[in-house]
Amino acid sequence: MLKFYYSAAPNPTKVALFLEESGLAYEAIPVDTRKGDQHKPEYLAINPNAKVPAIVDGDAVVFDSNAILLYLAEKTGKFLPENTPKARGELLSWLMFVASGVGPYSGQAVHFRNYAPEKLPYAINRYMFEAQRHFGILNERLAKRRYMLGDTYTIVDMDVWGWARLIPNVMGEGAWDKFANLKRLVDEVGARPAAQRAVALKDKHKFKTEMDSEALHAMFPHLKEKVA
Ligand SMILES: N[C@@H](CCC(=O)N[C@@H](CS)C(=O)NCC(=O)O)C(=O)O
Repeated sequence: MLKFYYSAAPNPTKVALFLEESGLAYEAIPVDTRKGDQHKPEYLAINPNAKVPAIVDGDAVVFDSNAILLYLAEKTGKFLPENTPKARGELLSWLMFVASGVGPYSGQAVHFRNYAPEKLPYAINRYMFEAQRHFGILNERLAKRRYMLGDTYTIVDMDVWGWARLIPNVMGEGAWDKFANLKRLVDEVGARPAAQRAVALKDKHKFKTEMDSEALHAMFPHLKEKVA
């Protein structure tokens, strides 16, 4: 059975959504990143980047949420746009946009606001600005379309939902006022039974919740090692 290595964080939750939507049988295996499970040799053999999510599907080992979404969509033939070069080009553009822009900038915005030992106004402003700019582009795209690629619910919407549902955590309460179209999509996707099961998945395992010194050092190894 497909093994899904996950935590409750946004990138694994998008993959959980696909798994729940598609009905694929899977075994959810917790990787408690606050305890340092991501650095264990047995997990590094699956994802050398020491992050979640990852999957093992027979002899296929796939890590990185966007790669997993694409792999699973192509494997099942589900949640993809029509099979034309034009539609596939758009699919790849938006998947990569979320992978290289929305995710990293949102993650860094949260990091510098909540976890950096020093509150650096320049870094906070830079990442909040970029997160806001990226979400603004998604919001604009959704002004004229029901879903990111048009009339069909695809892996791009799952990808967007994974991060956009956390907009208040990234940019503070009240941030939704700027992204009404995106909020519509997040609410629609979030109301799907599969999304509710994806969000509830974490309750099947006990994950550490404290962000104590063990958690900080597991997730931010640069705290211990100066390279600059
Ligand atoms: N590009 C990767 C990023 C994965 C990632 O940053 N995962 C976070 C959770 S959302 C994680 O594993 N954090 C724990 C850590 O950095 O130690 C993806 O999309 O899967």
